Amino acid sequence: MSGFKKRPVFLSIIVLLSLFLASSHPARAQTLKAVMERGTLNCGVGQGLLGFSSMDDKNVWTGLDVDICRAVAAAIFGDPAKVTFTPLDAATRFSALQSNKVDVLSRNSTWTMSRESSLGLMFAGVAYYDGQGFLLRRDAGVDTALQLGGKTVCTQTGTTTELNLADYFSANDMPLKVLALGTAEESLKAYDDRKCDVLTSDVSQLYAERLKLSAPDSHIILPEVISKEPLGPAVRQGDDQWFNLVKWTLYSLINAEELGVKSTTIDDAVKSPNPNIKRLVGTEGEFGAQLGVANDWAARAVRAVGNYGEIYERNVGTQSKLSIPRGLNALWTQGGIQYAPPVR
Ligand SMILES: N[C@@H](CCC(=O)N[C@@H](CS)C(=O)NCC(=O)O)C(=O)O
Repeated sequence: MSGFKKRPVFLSIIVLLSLFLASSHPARAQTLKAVMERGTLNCGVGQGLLGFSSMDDKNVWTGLDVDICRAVAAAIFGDPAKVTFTPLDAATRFSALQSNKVDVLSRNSTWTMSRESSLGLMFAGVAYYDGQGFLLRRDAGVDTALQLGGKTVCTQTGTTTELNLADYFSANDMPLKVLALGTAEESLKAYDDRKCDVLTSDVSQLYAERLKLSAPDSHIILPEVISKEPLGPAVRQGDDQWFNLVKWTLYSLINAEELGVKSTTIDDAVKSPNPNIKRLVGTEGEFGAQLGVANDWAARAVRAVGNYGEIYERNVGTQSKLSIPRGLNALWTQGGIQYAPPVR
């Protein structure tokens, strides 16, 4: 009898002890602390994908994925240069994050369920809504993906691309020959050498890869988009503070665009009486401090890399060689689906 009476007391002690341990050892604070002590953010990027992550002629990393990391560095240090970029291929990108080689993975990676449910990662948001498409020679005389049966298709191992390709061909009852390679460079070379008839990848990458071919205009991208590829920065699970910082940095860039706050107008924004802008730039509230950084964290990020629209246009939009229309990546107020929860 006495054993039964004691058990609830014993259980309560265990519960209280675990709560105490959880609050006194905040595993959640480890990444930000480590980054601050190290003085640089370790960011995993692609290996040379124009518009997203590539080195310019001065050996400086540029691109939309690169700018997300620069924004996080600016939010933490007030300095977008405090980032160390690690180029990663598709197959090793997630283990690099799992093993702490990088603090954040910002590398044209699709947010999928299994990457969260089985790899112990979490996507902090969507930096670019993409989808998978097909590129082939204009003179192949093909104008719909439904005519691709029997063709050899080049793709990259360890990607959603490889999986969607098999699904699409089997769903449409088309025979498929796949040539799966280790890097985007190898896939493009195989396509250029006519080892495959078709190159498949996220559509944004097809735009980028096409520019590397000797006569870009003789290759077309078919109209079908066969999958959803929401690309965004990923972090390890179990560090809520870090997850929140990466997530809200991305959201602050999107909110800045919605509020008309730009890199060139940030000094006016800091004087703005608009309460939405005040919360964003940190002249009202303690939002930055609650994330573990300075209250003007978002202003620092926008000053460094611009708002989401500026980042988009500079890297992949009208001011870039890719010239990809905003499409789904326009703000929700402008016909797209980019939508950030409020700073409130
Ligand atoms: N978004 C897809 C595909 C990502 C991916 O790695 N795509 C290849 C091309 S199909 C690529 O970008 N490679 C760039 C590189 O190897 O640096 C995913 O997350 O699995």
